[in-house]
Amino acid sequence: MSDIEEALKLREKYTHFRILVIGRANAGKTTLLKRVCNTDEDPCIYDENNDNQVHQRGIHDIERQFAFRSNPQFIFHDSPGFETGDEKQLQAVRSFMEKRSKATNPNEQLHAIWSDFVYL
Ligand SMILES: Nc1nc2c(ncn2[C@@H]2O[C@H](COP(=O)(O)OP(=O)(O)O)[C@@H](O)[C@H]2O)c(=O)[nH]1
Ligand SMILES: [Mg+2]
Repeated sequence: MSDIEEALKLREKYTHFRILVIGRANAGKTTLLKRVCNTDEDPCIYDENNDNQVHQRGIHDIERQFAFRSNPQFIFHDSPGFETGDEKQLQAVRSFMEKRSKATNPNEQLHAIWSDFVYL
């Protein structure tokens, strides 16, 4: 199988691309994602099964997934950074990544992490 055939076959399995964005509050995460998705609309927040749109705008939680109507194939999660030394925040990201890394369904997996600085 050629590289391109292999890539196409793999791509068929992935209906969604899941991205975690990390950065302190007001860093511009949402603005950046809107720009990347080339949209002005507010993100839609979905429940766990990505079925029902939920209306919990104030709630910020790494488990909360959101997407833009114009680009439903990109699913985002966001988290504040750890610069305040908030151990709870760091732990939430760790367990989120651990859980997602065990997912066998490609659509449940975390495919990329986008961060405003490097955590070592
Ligand atoms: N000056 C300036 N303001 C920005 C930029 N990106 C975002 N903002 C503003 O910063 C505020 C917070 O942005 P937001 O995307 O909601 O940040 P989030 O909390 O990381 O999601 C908003 O009022 C944005 O309009 C930027 O590149 N330059
Ligand atoms: Mg935001």
